[in-house]
Amino acid sequence: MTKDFKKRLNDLEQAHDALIARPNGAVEFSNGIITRYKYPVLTEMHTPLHWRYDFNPDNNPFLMERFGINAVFNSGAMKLNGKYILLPRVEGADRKSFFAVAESDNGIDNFKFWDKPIIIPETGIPDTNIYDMRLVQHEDGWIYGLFCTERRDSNAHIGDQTAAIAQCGIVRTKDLLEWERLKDLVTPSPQQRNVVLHPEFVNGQYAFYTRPQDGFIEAGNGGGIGFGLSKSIEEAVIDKETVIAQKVYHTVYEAKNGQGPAPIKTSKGWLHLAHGVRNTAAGLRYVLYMFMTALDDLTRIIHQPAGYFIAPEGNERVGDVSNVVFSNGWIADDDGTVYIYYASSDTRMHVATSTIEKLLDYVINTAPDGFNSFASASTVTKIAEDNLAYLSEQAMEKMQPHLIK
Ligand code: M1P
Repeated sequence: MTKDFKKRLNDLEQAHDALIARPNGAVEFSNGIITRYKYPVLTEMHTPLHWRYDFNPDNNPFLMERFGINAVFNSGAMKLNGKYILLPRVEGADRKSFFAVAESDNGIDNFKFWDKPIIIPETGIPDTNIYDMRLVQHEDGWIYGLFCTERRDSNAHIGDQTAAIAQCGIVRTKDLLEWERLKDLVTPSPQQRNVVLHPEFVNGQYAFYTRPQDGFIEAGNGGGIGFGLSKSIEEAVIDKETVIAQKVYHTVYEAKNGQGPAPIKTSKGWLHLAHGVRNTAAGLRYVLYMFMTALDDLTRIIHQPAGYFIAPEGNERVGDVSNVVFSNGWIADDDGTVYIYYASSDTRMHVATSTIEKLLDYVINTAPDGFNSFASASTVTKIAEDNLAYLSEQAMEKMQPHLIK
């Protein structure tokens, strides 16, 4: 080992250790609904050095990267054995994604990858690319991972090397170490992405949130968040997809939308996090929004605040696919804290925190979309008028407390 090699290895290790150990801090200003954090929780630089470099000086005298990692994003999440677990989409410089587990003691910082990435077993039709796993601890006792499996469209012309078919792959595990691959989900839709397993049985069946779509990118006549049931998980088949959350003209989900992580059960209903997409002159813009479905009917939306819940801010706006926030993982802790893990611009992972109590207040008490400017202006006017009346009442009370009481 040369002196240069030794020094370079030492520098790399020190920088990596410092990155993993760096404390994260809450951003001071907040809208009262969520708290953002200063640093991303996972980036490509968090991936272990021993994945990227060959440490043997005989094989790699210049200590070059032998496997480049492009991005770490769109992470499944869960709490397991007291650890906050992220299972992100790790994308190599070769554009292929794979999954890996990172854990932290507090959910906010010091996320460290496990020693090796996950090898997902293949079905009879090998996946070209796999991504965006939703982790669900199901009441049947298994932890399921539903992810997008993408393969080239075999009907596409030889000159078209971009046409793809997206479908939902399913794996299960008890420990995030051993993974059993089940058959891909079958639905009536030619393309599926953003499929999520509901954590409880519904009428004794496995319940899925789906996203039927006509094309690989365009939702076309499909789109919306669908819902369907399957008797089996080993050979999951949904015969009937019911769209529960449609695309709507001139909203943040006018082009397409998709369920984020599995919903969180509360005493008032199921809290859902979803992404909505609209088209702009600068390309697609992805934001996150929330809604609530009824405890006795998962297909009935009972509350949905207007507009977005989280939109890309500052540095989050720039990356491989700019102007995107996307979430497929959140953790509701026993003390009511909710850790919302979201990726920015298909590049890195962030956390935002809230509580069940705050999210319920947000979802229930924020006005729904009125679908036109008149309605929006009326909503603001009502808030302003109520406040002005309240403030003048307060002022009166201060000036003439004896009259008020
Ligand atoms: O590039 C933004 C996102 O695009 C896709 O999401 P959707 O299916 O809703 O369009 C996914 O490929 C996702 O991974 C990606 O972040």
